[in-house]
Amino acid sequence: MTTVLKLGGSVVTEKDEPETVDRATLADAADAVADADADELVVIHGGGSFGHPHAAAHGVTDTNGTHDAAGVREIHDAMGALNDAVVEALQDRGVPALPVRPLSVAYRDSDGRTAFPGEPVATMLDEGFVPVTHGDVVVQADKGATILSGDEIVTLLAERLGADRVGVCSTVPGVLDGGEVIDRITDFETVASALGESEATDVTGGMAAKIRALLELETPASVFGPADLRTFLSGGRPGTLVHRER
Ligand code: IP8
Repeated sequence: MTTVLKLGGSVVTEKDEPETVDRATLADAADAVADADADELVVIHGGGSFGHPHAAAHGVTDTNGTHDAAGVREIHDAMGALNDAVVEALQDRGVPALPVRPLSVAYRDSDGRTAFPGEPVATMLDEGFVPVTHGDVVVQADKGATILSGDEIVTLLAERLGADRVGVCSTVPGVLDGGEVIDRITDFETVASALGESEATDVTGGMAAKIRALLELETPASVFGPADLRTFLSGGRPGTLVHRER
């Protein structure tokens, strides 16, 4: 049973405080992962107050590239610091977590198609490790380097690994419509008006982009809040279930 879990950047960081880990929430999430003892688990985290402000400062988005190597390094280093905090929190609790840094393995072609090799991650899983990867800046043909969001990595790795379960842990208890959690989303159009833009600096598009990407997956995906992480990891389907009817 392979599970792909995204911890949103706004879950593991103080989104409005530059480069600040939300220690309490990260500790709770790491406790939940350690207690779940999932058989094959991939963790992906977002950028929060680490990646996004640096990306915005350099004008880099998922479509706007840069050839400024110092800027690319700055974004990547910030994400490295956050990745280190997540891996450390997991290892401290006995989870065999290891970092996977997208800038070193992933790339995009000039049409924006992303290649994220699954073999290193699959081999880590076979060997009993828990790969922990993250949204990052990656090289793109004809554009220099652009932002690869953690959400896109969720879909790429879920497909590549044939994931059985996909979970996206965000700050909200699910996809909201007028304060109520939507139970199930089967197409984008019927929920488009409910999907607002993310308030803090988010160069990769917030909830709407997340849902669009998750609807492309074969595997149903659950979107839930930190309070439901344990429920998800123990096999439940909290929050909103996103799955296109085929
Ligand atoms: O927070 C973006 O990842 P996301 C990462 O999952 C960077 O969209 C570097 C901004």
